[in-house]
Amino acid sequence: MKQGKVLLIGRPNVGKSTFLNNLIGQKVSITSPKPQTTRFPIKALYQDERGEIIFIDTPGLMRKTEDLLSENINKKTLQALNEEVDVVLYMVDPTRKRDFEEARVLGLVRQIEKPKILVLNKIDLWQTGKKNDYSAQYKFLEEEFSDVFYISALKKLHFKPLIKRIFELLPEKKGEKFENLNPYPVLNIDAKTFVAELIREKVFLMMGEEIPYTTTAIVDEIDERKNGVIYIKARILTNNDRYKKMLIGKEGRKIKEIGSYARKEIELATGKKVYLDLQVETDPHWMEVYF
Ligand SMILES: Nc1nc2c(ncn2[C@@H]2O[C@H](COP(=O)(O)OP(=O)(O)OP(=O)(O)O)[C@@H](O)[C@H]2O)c(=O)[nH]1
Ligand SMILES: [Mg+2]
Repeated sequence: MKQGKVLLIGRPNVGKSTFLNNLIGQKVSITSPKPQTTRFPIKALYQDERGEIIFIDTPGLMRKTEDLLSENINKKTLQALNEEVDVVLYMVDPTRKRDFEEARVLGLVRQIEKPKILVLNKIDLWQTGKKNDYSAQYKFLEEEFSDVFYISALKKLHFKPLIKRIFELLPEKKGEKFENLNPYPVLNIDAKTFVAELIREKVFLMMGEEIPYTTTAIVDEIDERKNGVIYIKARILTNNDRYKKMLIGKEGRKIKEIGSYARKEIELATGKKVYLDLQVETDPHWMEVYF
């Protein structure tokens, strides 16, 4: 039996979290087309007959910015680089040009002295002509990395050879089974945080460009009622009344839509009926409090 830890790293939006979810077969880390959807490292357990792997999904590293949020998120990824891991999976997205952001991530990856795997994601887009193909700009990396895989995280293409190689690089199991640490696949977040993440995902998916950046979601209460319904009280926090208005929408339609979409997913995840009491609040200091 093999056992080990694998760090997922790459710039924002390359598909790290999508890969993890589709590998594990359930949502452990939220995804969206917006950068830094992942805001802190998520540890999740994958297991099959060959052994078990803790994957550490990290927030995509943004170019150095002035603002507190992305700076703090970047810090979390940099801290995760210090984790004791066995393999590093460096993911790139050839539908986008290589740029300074990518160069920075590569610089960090180069400093890690562990077995490394280069993964070129989104083949369903750039190999088919559906999106630009900048793979030529990533060619030199294929020479630098001894292990290179082409996958589609979204379409679940070519996962098998990649996982086979990861297992080859992992050590034999030494300690207790990871599974015994926690019965759920997500290892480092509690139920409230997980539900808050699902709500935040819906905000990211349903709102325009600027909103995700100014918002977060907090769950204050989860209570299983006698009738079997799970009651959840949650808030979306934003730093400005203007955004609050946009999140609520005309006659409360937007928040209703976000709430209903989130509720359905929580019901799917728990297999129970959910009542979601969702409010929007303005809190100009949420970034300082929660990040
Ligand atoms: N077509 C296609 N889309 C993909 C693929 N992988 C990811 N995506 C999309 O790319 C977007 C970003 O995916 P995420 O998984 O959130 O990316 P990430 O690397 O975790 O991003 P951060 O958390 O911001 O660092 C989402 O809209 C995904 O649906 C893929 O293989 N093919
Ligand atoms: Mg992510």
